Amino acid sequence: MTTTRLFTWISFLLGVTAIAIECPDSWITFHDHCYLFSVDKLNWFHATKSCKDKEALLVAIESAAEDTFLKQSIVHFHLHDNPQFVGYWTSANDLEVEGRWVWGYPSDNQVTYADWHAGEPNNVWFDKRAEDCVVLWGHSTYNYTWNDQPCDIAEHYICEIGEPHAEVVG
Ligand SMILES: [Ca+2]
Ligand SMILES: [Ca+2]
Repeated sequence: MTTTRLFTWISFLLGVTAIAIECPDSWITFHDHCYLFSVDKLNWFHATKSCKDKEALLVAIESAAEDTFLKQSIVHFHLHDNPQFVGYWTSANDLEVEGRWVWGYPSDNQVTYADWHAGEPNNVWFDKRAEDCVVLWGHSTYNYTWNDQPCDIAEHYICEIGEPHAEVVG
């Protein structure tokens, strides 16, 4: 008997099942966190507020596994869309100190895992505006790697419940 089967059998005997987080309707579960991929597009500040209104946080990505899950989900949701125009806000930003990337604002939760596209973060939008907020970007060769872009652009966004490290401020 494998460990898993043994565990299942013991769980059955005890009348319990493995403890798992329960996500609200239309949220997706991954590693005991819940994620909501927005249909609407908002600027980074309004996206942050929208997640907070849902008692969640704009997503923080702490591992390659979480990053891959998010990318695969976006690809799945946009199978029939042109990825050139698909971007999803994360909570990463360097609004407070240029070049110091943190999850949330204000926050001391520094970005450790990162998946920047080659040449990013470059802090220059095509119209020369500064770029302080991070998006998973479908544009060109990006394939949902990370780009810093101006925070006032309207993009989709991902809310996350169960983030243990992020600070909820304000
Ligand atoms: Ca996370
Ligand atoms: Ca950039």
